[in-house]
Amino acid sequence: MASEKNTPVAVVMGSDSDMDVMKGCIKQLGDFGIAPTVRIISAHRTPDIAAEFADNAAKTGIKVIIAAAGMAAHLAGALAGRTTLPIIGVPLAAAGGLDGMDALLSTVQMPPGVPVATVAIGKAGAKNAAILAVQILVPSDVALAKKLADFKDAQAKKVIEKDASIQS
Ligand code: RP5
Repeated sequence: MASEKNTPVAVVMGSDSDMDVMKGCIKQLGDFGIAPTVRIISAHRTPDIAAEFADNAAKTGIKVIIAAAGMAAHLAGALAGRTTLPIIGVPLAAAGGLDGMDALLSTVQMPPGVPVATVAIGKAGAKNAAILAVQILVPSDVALAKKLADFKDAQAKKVIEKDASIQS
């Protein structure tokens, strides 16, 4: 088993071909001071490792799992079936796939009883997955709450400034 850091967030992706988009997620977590455990694990190509990861994640201190995959994206769901940790699913557009619609439906359409919090396809979803993970952690982390409030303020300020810049 690959070694796990003591970090509250894991970012798992189905292939190294997903890394380009998921770098945005890892970067956003880094901006909040979180260095996640990052793994390439496939629900289809390495199912035993996926099961082992899900079974042990909570024991290693992980509190939220972000799972990204393309095509018939079963990674988030497969992990969700084996852990009670919250799972955030990021559907990705993969080469040869259906522009991410395949992954979106595979990730979001979980059966009742096994939720996956599914974000948007691709880069927007990768960023939002990081922010949602932070929002899940915030109730038990005062310092992180302050960082999240600052992030939201800065985001609002940018929009307000852009609005002001187009007023005559
Ligand atoms: C999925 O299949 C991966 O998450 C990836 O998005 C897609 C294609 O994988 P590769 O063939 O590029 O490894 O499991």
